[in-house]
Amino acid sequence: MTLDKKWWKEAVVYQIYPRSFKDSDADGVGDLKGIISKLDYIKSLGIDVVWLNPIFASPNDDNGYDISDYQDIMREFGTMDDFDALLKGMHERGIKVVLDLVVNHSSDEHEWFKQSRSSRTNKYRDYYHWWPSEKGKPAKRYSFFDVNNDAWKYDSLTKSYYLHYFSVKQPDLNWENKALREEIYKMMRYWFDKGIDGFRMDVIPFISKDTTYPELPAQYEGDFVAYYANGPFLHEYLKEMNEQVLSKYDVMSVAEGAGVSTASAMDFVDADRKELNMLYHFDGVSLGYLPGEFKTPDPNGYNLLAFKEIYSRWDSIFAEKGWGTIYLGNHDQPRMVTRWGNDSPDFRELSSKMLTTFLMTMRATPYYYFGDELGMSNIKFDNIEDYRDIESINMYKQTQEKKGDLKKFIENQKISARDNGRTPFQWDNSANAGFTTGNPWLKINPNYLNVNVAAEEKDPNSVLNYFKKIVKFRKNEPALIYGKYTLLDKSNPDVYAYIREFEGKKMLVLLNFKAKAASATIADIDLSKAKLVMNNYIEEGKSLLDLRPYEAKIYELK
Ligand code: ISL
Repeated sequence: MTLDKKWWKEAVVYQIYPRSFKDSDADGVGDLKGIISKLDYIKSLGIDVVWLNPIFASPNDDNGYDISDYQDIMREFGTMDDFDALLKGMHERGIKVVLDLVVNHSSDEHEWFKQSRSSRTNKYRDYYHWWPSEKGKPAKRYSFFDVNNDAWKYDSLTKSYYLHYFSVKQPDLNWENKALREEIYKMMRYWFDKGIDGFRMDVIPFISKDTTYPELPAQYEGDFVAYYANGPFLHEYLKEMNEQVLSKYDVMSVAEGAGVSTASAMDFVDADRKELNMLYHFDGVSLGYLPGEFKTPDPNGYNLLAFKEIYSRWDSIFAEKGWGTIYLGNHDQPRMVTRWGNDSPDFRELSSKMLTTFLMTMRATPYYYFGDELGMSNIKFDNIEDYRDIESINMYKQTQEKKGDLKKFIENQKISARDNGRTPFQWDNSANAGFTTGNPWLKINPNYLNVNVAAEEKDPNSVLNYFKKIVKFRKNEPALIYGKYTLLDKSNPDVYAYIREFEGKKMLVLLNFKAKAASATIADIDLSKAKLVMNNYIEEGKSLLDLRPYEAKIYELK
């Protein structure tokens, strides 16, 4: 195997949810000037790339994932001048900027949709998916963000239904129309010509649709997401996008791989196919929820054996070709430490560091979610009124309509709701955690008094300082980036152990995922000269293979 080195394989990506990072104008909403004021903090992390969630003009039905103008900035976030200053400030500090490309759908307030909806003969009609009502009701399509899960919305003006896989304010764009595709490529070139360094592509596997809109094939019953991700011309369009746009710039591309399995992942990221660079899967983050239920955590927690199997399998498919990604948190997920670690006072810091060790030692580009470097945890709202997320609000309504158990719904949301990961960033212990002098758009986690940047910068053993240390460590250690991954002690239910190996150098990673002491069993490997190079405990433990609760250790093996 020849090593195909690329900057985006060696990068650590830091994801910023702009709405919640830093507010500069006291409207309670984070903004671009806020990010600019914190560039030195971002630089201090040692990361290479910043991915910003959508910053484009939007009525914010789904916090910017409903775009009304792809070449304008959201009013609450600032102006194009602010964006240019932000890009310049990042580049001056050697940080690359990746934006969110949301082109499966637009906002219903986009000019294209306004035109499209106005008459059946409008020039933009075919920019979206319409079904004339004289043909009867179209075949069932499921919507993620509709109280009735119905992805078809009847529009009386032209007596037709339009398709929306997400909310009614997010009509799906019609990629089968070449004119639409050309507009999208032109818009992408606009941003690349400005100098951005890549796109994270929102639900990109969903873009191609069978426009005869047949009944959902039986094989996809119960898994409509996989159907959405298998449109007839998907890969033709990605190739076309690569040829017309991506190949012309030194940029990175990463697909949000909703509905993509290990069997089809290579179709997106095999370099020979000339489509995209990376993809992130959902197998990991779906673990530990009850199947067939809406984000309902298994009362027994998640199974570490299954966790290890998922990440090992995803590593193996990219062993020779392609490249993976790794993440445990993002804006669609609860906080990493609550979901995958332990947010109790005894273990919040240790388990945050342990999970960070996992993310920074796998063979894949880490996508690290802002706030996880502080060990921020779920806010766990008791009342639906505190939620801002369309998903939580809709699902609550749905539960209400179905006469379901609302108390249970709220309890489940404390673990799984997206707003847990969207609460404002915690800068210091002043009012509103230093995020805003106004009224924050979403409540701030009361633990900001202890969990904040100012306190953690001062503490050499903080989660923040551990993060900085391990990012630097990874970046200087090719074995952790390109090294072969070998799972050890596979059947150990508590410990995740593996070796990363590159050009004769071996790094052994030992992670205790449990709140109790645990031991690893490792045979046939000479550990006599092992040197401890990273540990989330201050004092070195008694023996190499015995791990304290949530202990994370990295050894260099000679
Ligand atoms: O978060 C989810 C459900 O809880 C996912 O199903 C999510 O909707 C799906 O992965 C698509 O996510 C992306 O597109 C959505 C947007 O709401 C998400 O924030 C975005 O990451 C629609 O644009």
